[in-house]
Parts: sequence; structure tokens; C-alpha cells
Amino acid sequence: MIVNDGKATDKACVLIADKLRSRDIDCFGFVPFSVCDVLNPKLLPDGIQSVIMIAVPYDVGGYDSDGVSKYAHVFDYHLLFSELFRSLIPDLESAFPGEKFYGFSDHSPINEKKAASKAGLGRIGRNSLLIHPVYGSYIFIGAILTSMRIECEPLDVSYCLDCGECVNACPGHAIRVSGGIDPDLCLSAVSQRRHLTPPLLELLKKNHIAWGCDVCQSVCPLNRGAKNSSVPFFCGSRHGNFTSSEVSSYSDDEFRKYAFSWRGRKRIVENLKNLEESDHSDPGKEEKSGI
Ligand code: B12
Ligand code: SF4
Ligand code: SF4
Repeated sequence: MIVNDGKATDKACVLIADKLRSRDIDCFGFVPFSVCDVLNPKLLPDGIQSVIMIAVPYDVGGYDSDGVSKYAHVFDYHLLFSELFRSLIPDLESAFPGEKFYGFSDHSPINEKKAASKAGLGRIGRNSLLIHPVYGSYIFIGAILTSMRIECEPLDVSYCLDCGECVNACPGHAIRVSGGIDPDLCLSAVSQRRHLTPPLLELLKKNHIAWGCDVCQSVCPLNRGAKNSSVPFFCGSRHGNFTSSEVSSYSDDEFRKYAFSWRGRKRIVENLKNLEESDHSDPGKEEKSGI
């Protein structure tokens, strides 16, 4: 039986699908490794035949005025994927004796977004993000590479409406007309730099950014009506507005639960202070943001 999505009827796929769903993972698809683009051969295990692509929605709703983007308002997705892989991979290896399974997210040997599109998980936007038909682009991506041969028919990579809304709205002018972004100009990348000069802090302040940026997602018509996440890991960890004093007072263990922790405490605290200063110096701010 040939399959390429989570509605698998093949016996092996049904078993894998059940194991994913029992761990709150509902969006996944299968793709032959032969059609994946290898970006980092050093990370590639031997004998890979197939890839299970996973998308996990993270937008749990709610309004934030702290300048921290949606993805960082819930617990770090690296923790979700490492917990998932820690329990799922031994389970798969005992269900399919002799086969190997390797989990990745972010530092993957393959181009994850293209593989996900070929596995039926959505289209690639001009803003470079994968856009799921139900959850929009507010998803995280993970991949399981396996030695197991899973019979599946890849789809062609599909692209967005190419309406240009994200290009026009991008505060860093970072989105290339031909698709993809220039990471040096992206304000999400700027907010994550180790050192920020006063002009860069001013640029972040002007755009009300403390960590990450959601502009190219919030204007995208394909995100209108996107369904909120019901993944317990994210729903249960939704944080309200972060403040510099609160983040400063976190224990190291608490701090490590958030995606901004990878850059150390100084960066996020300084970035939050940067905006808090501007809130104090602009008396109309509270009114404008509807607080
Ligand atoms: C480094 C990195 C960053 C850097 C650089 C991002 C970049 N695009 O280069 C910075 C810090 C800026 C960043 C920011 C963000 N990131 Co980031 N980031 C990554 C990481 C670790 C590697 C990206 C990479 O270099 N890929 C390799 C290159 C080859 O791929 P690419 O640049 O995406 O190339 C695509 C485009 O060029 C496009 N393309 C090419 N030609 C054409 C032509 C047309 C017409 C079109 C439409 C498209 C198109 O197709 C290519 C293939 O997908 C990925 C994880 C991963 N493995 O993908 C996460 C990842 C992309 N990030 C993610 C997130 C959530 C974000 C932010 C939304 C966070 C935030 N709110 O601030 C922003 C979004 C910025 C943006 N618009 O991309 C998610 C995105 C999920 C999704 N829906 O796609 C990922 C996949 C992490 C994950 N594991 O879930 N990120
Ligand atoms: S995240 Fe912000 S700065 Fe980066 S490409 Fe998207 S809109 Fe532009
Ligand atoms: S805003 Fe338009 S061009 Fe940008 S990703 Fe969405 S559909 Fe594509």
C-alpha cells in the first residue's frame, strides 16, 4: 500500500501513526529518503531509507505586549522533541526489530521544510516557512530518519500564494523577492545576537521586538483562520507577558525551559528592559496597545 500522509493504511504506517497519536502528535507524513535534499552529510546516519516528518502546532492563542514572539511564549520545542524521541525511538525499534530510527529537529541532515512539504505537511512560503493547511505556519518541525523501507509516494513541493504581503510588511526588509530570507537582516536573528549595539537596540525598540519576530506570519493570508494548538506540552506552558525582573529572578532550571535561554540570560533581560524603558517614556503606549 502506497502512503504519503498520516492517513496511513499500510500495517507498519498504522502502527507508527498510533504511536505518534498516543503521544499527542497528529500531523505527520512519510517520505522516501531518496527525494530529500541532504544539507549536512556529516549528520547523516548510514543506511537511511525513509523519513517520518512531524509538524507540531504551537500557537495556543492569547495576546502579548512584551515583544516576545509566539514560539517563545511556550516551553522550548527542543524539550518537546527530545522527550518525544526519548520515548518513541526505543518503542519503534522494539516494534520493528533490526531497524534503526534517529530523531532530529533543527540540526537535521536534510532540508526539513522541503521534506515536510513532500510528505504532505504543507507549502513553503516566500517568508521561507512551512505553512500547514490547518495550523498555518505556527508549527515546529521534526524528522525521524529510519533504515526501514516505508512504501510512500512523495508529493511535489508546493509553494504559497506569492501575494507579497510578508515582503511588504517585513520590518527588516529581509525577505527575498525570489523566496527565502536574508538571515543577517531578519530582526528575529538580530534579537538573538550575542552583542547588540545601541543602533540595533534602537531598531528592536522601534519595532517592539524583545525576542523573535512574527510579522511575516501575522500578515500571511494563509494563517488567517489557522487553528490553535491543543498540544498539552504547549497549552500547559503558555506564559503571559515576560518582564525583565521576572526573567532575572528565574532559577536556572526555570529559565532553561524557554527557547530564549540558548543565548543566555543577559540577552533576553536586556532586550526586555529595552522595551520597558520605551513603555515608560511613551505615556500613550498603554492606551495604544489596549492594556
Ligand atoms: C537558522 C534558523 C533561523 C535563523 C535563519 C532563518 C532562515 N530562514 O535562514 C533565524 C534566527 C533568522 C530564524 C528565525 C525564525 N525561525 Co528559525 N530556524 C533556523 C533553522 C535552525 C535552520 C534554517 C536553515 O538554515 N535552513 C536551511 C535553508 C536552505 O533553508 P531555508 O532558508 O528555509 O530555505 C527555504 C527558502 O529559501 C525556500 N525557497 C527557496 N526558493 C524559494 C522560492 C519561492 C518562490 C518560495 C516561496 C520559497 C523558496 O525554500 C527553502 C527550503 O525550505 C531552522 C530549522 C531547520 N532545520 O530548517 C529553524 C526554523 C526554520 N525556524 C523556525 C521558526 C519558528 C522561526 C521563527 C518563526 C521564530 C520567530 N518567531 O522569530 C523565525 C522566522 C524567520 C523566517 N521568516 O524564516 C521553525 C519554522 C517552522 C516553519 N513553520 O517552517 C524551524 C523549522 C525550526 C523548527 N525545528 O521548527 N531561524
Ligand atoms: S521574522 Fe520578521 S524580520 Fe524576519 S523575515 Fe519575518 S518579518 Fe522579516
Ligand atoms: S504572505 Fe503571501 S507571499 Fe508571504 S508567505 Fe504568505 S502567502 Fe506567501
